[in-house]
Amino acid sequence: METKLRMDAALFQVMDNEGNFDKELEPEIPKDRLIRMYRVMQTVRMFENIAMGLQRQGRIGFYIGAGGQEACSVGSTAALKDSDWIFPAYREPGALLLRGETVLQLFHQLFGNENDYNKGRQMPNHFNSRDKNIATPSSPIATQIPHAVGMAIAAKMRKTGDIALTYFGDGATSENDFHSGMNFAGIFDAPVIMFCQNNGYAISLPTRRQTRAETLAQKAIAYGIPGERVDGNDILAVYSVTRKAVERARKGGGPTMIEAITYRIGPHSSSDDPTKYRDKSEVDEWMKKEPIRRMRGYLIKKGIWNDDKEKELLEEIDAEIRSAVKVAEGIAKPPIETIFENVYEEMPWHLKEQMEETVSRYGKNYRGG
Ligand SMILES: Cc1ncc(C[n+]2csc(CCOP(=O)(O)OP(=O)(O)O)c2C)c(N)n1
Repeated sequence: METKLRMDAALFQVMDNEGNFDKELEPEIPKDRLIRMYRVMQTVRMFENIAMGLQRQGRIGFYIGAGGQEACSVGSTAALKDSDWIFPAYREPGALLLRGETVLQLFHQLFGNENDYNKGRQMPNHFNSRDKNIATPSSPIATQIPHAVGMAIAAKMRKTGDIALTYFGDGATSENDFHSGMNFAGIFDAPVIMFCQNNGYAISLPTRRQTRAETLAQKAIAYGIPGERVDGNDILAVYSVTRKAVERARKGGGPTMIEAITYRIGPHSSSDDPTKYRDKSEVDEWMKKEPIRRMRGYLIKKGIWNDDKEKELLEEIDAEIRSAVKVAEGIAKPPIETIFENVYEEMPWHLKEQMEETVSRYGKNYRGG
């Protein structure tokens, strides 16, 4: 008997590196929406450049970037409805911005000030937005995957028609939570999309040392789930593949795993030096497939973009980011009591005792400094 260990490793693509596209495969996305998607991609990239500078100046504690991976989160979020749930990792500010979250709110999170939704109790880049149905990421890798599956099963039981999508990296596919999540999703036909951003590395560990499997998408076979591979730097391809998975999930067809092949241009985080484990020539090669330039090429070829519009857009985003930094940095840190709040609806005695002790030591409303 033949054992099927492999699936087709081909990558789905709609456009080439210059933005030339296949008309037959081009998804139908209204012009305004395309421009909005492009704006968000550029915002993520520019946000990152400024935020990394803030970290180097000691104004924020840490930063973890999304540069080079913008097409993954923006293209896939664009294929969802706003009521669908997103369970992100840390490289998806694009998902929040596309849903209408503000740059200012992202800076509140990075500065951990009192306007931050989580009152500074999360690491930087663990963005969430309750209003926008985007859950807060957990730092332990892959833990968001079972959360997404649970939410999808709940949506199915409640017949809301909503689905869930979760983002994670290639390294996450080696974690127990990935396997439990995949198994549950398969068994319960959960309307969930497992969106793996395979950027080639888990910090310094290359994917070829992460797994013997030829592709990550083929891991889906073992769980009876369809697995798709897509060029993660081709936003049109990412949109189309996610759309197909969304339609399947909404019609009761269950989960899909998507492996998007992409590349992180910068370091893993502000605490990493990628020159220790990858050659500059590799980065240069990937820069030819960089997603923002490809999307711009596509928009120009469609006749809806030009140099003047580009200049205007970049100036607008730059001004938005600089004003957000100014505002967010000037806002006070949350009072110390907040570290004890929001875990329990009613604070248990041991937390009350700890809170009283802390307040007696630092004073009420202490904000550090
Ligand atoms: C359970 C767990 N182990 C280790 C870490 C430390 N850690 C943080 S990010 C990371 C790499 C994750 O790689 P991948 O899933 O490929 O995502 P990427 O960072 O490339 O987006 C590791 C090992 C962690 N946060 N959680």
